[in-house]
Amino acid sequence: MRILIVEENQIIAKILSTKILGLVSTDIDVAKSFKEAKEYIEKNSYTLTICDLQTDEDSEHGVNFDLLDFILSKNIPTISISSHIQENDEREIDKRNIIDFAIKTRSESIDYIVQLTKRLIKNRYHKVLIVDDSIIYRKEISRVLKKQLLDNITVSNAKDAISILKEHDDITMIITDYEMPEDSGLDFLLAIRKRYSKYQLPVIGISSEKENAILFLKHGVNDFVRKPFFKEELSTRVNNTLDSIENIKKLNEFANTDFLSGVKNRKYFYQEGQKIYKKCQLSQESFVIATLDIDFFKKINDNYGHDVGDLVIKELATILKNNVKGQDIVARVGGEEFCVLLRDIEAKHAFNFFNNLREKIANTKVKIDDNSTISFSVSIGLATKIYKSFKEMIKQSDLALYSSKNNGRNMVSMDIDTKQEALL
Ligand code: GH3
Ligand code: MG
Ligand code: MG
Ligand code: MG
Repeated sequence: MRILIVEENQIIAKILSTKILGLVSTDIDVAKSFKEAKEYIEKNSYTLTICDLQTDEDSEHGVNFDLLDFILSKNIPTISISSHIQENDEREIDKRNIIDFAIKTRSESIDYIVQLTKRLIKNRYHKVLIVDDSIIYRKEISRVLKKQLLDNITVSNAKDAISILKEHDDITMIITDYEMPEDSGLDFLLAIRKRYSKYQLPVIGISSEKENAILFLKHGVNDFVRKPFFKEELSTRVNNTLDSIENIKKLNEFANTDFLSGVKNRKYFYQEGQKIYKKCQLSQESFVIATLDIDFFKKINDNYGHDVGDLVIKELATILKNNVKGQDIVARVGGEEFCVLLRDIEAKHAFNFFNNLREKIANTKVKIDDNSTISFSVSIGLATKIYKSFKEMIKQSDLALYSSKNNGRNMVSMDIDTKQEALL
């Protein structure tokens, strides 16, 4: 990803690029003139340009549309900025297909551009489903979204929308009309909300009727836009909804994550574990819980200090995370104790998996400074049967862990006495 800022004023260019880099990881080039901008555009491909309209002030009225038109002719999404604007220039800007325009001398505008840039970059990973029986509105909404770099699919009725949703699991937002010949937008919304919460799949309702707005809002839309709408109102509401969904996701992530190691925390492990337990009990899918505890961890702290102890905890978390699959869970459940839940695995395979992991951990060298490394080992206990409750499974894996500790550490023990059998 690469952004081009075309701006003569180096202070403004610097402020913009520093603020953007504080929010998104991207490459940024700064061109000081039309000539430089052209060179950059010929050399690189850009996701976005932020283009000052007054670069090369010798043009007619101070605003240089040649540069803007050149950038747009290359199909690069563009935000225009300017220090001032005359009325006739404003009309000229309106004619062009830019994402947005802002006066750069206002500090709030700079912040707006930076936030918009962040939003646009993220929008490229969203896909919106537009449902409206009016072809004119479908096209209009689609155009507005495309300008915000949002990929979208349009359909004319709720039935088609439901089948599109089934086919495309990458749809992250819905915009739906209310009045449609067959199922109404409200029927469609109710069907959606049976499966997805407001935060799993945001929906924006649109309608020309105020009463429909109330019904939509009462039954779970994230926002509402009244027809006919200003393009900017729609794009801003869409962007704001995506912002708030992402913030809630971040908060949830944060609440479920152990801050030192970056893996899931104890609370999450118990909550998710219960759910998986219930699901697997019904479907007879086998799953395994492992409890892992670092051996003689007190000694590591005593000999090398608490910071090195923390480093070892982080290293162990990384190894565990890198060795499990998408559906599995790794959580730090205590100081130097972790739980791992593996889905869809038989006892014998689980034993072999954890025994290999144990060996890998014992062979890992943790770098503690420029010249030295240390090693550590873990003891592991497995619960491989579905017991009467999830808590009981944890208790059984804990008992197996004690057995590993008592039998010499750096080993894997199972809840059932089939260790020898499993090894065969
Ligand atoms: P064993 O092989 O029997 O497990 O021996 P151990 O030394 O690991 O024993 P124990 O489980 O009693 O010790 C755990 C130690 O972990 C005690 C505590 O000071 C330390 N600890 C707990 N949380 C943290 C942490 O977040 N960072 C560091 N560095 N140490 C921690
Ligand atoms: Mg309609
Ligand atoms: Mg320990
Ligand atoms: Mg312990």
